[in-house]
Amino acid sequence: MKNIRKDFPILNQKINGHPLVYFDNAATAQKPKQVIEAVSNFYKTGNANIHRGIHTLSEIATADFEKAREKVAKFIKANDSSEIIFTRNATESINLVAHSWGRANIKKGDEIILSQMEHHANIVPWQILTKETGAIIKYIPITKNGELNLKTLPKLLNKKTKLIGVVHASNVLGVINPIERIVKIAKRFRAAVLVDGAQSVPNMPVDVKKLGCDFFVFSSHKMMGPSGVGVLWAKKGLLEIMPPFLGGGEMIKQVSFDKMPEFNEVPQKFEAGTPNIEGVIGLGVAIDYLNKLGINRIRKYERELTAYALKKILAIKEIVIYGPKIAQKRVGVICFNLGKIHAHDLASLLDEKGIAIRSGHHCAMPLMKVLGIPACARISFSAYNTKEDIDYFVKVLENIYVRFV
Ligand code: C6P
Repeated sequence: MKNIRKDFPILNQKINGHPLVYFDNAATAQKPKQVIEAVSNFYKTGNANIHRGIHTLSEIATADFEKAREKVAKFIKANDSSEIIFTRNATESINLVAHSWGRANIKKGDEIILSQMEHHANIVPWQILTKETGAIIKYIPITKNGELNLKTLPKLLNKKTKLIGVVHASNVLGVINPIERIVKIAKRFRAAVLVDGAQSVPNMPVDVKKLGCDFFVFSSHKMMGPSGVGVLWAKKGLLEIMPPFLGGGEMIKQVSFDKMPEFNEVPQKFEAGTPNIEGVIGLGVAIDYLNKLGINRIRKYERELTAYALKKILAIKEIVIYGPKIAQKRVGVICFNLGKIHAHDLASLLDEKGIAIRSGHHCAMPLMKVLGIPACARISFSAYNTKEDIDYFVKVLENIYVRFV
């Protein structure tokens, strides 16, 4: 969407003498001026703490903060804004579930099912929990094509299965997983389902009710919002019976020296301390921006970019792409290796020409092991990227290949 590039001031600069091509959107997306201004205006004219003051600034800040919660709820089609918990990032949202729901529901001998394509954020909190409780983790394998091998799932489940934790769209394979199918299988065994939506919410329409999962997490910074804000959505009934994660101000109704405190209602029960107020307000503005573009239009545009890029990249000699080769099945994330060139060398050489990509294990070390590689390079798209960006990237990549062989 060439016409929106003017909204992103950061894109209008040269890196190493070349116009910036920003292909590291899966790590974090750039922010439109509307979001930048909302954060800056908050400090200039609106800064106050929320849910505490009786004065005008505090009341306005509280109203804007709660308006943003409603926008988030609508964006993922939640029933009610009280089902939206603000955290620091997707990682903290998963830790909240593992700590609160996990400690209350998982005991020795219980089983948790994750997949081989999970980000560390959806592995490590569960490993810590199983170490403490004596529960075990099983992993859904992936096929050669880089999709979940769902044929194995019914065999992995049994009466001891308490939770399936699965990524909606992989930050390495790009693949979009069939969550509704997974939920259907999980429910036969009364297992809860947590979905990591860090890479799906920015790029495709999400309807948590339709997905049927119990928990859904994502991060503001990947969807053009400020960093330092994450979201946990969970069904209200579940949140109401879950114990608090962090204790402190705001999450209580009544505190005394000698009795256990009386906790606040949800969502406040899970939001101890002063939150990232300007970040949450900025996220609300990012959602307005995404809504203005239209999330279905974003999905269609990014799918076109992905199809275009896959075709051009696959034509390069000695290129290996991970995940399905069909754009329909993926978000705009493409991981690759080129001959024997190390991914970090590729990233440095591309950076010399103004192209920002990510290289390494992408916080998915166990997946790298399954793929049999130490690392890979990754390009990832946002709505402001163009086919011209891809043409330039492919030209530079071909030149690198010629130089190295
Ligand atoms: N992936 C990437 O470059 P946080 O850091 O909490 O905002 O998001 C964690 C996270 C969870 N799940 C998935 C699928 C993710 O992709 C990420 C973040 C970035 O791939 C940074 S490692």
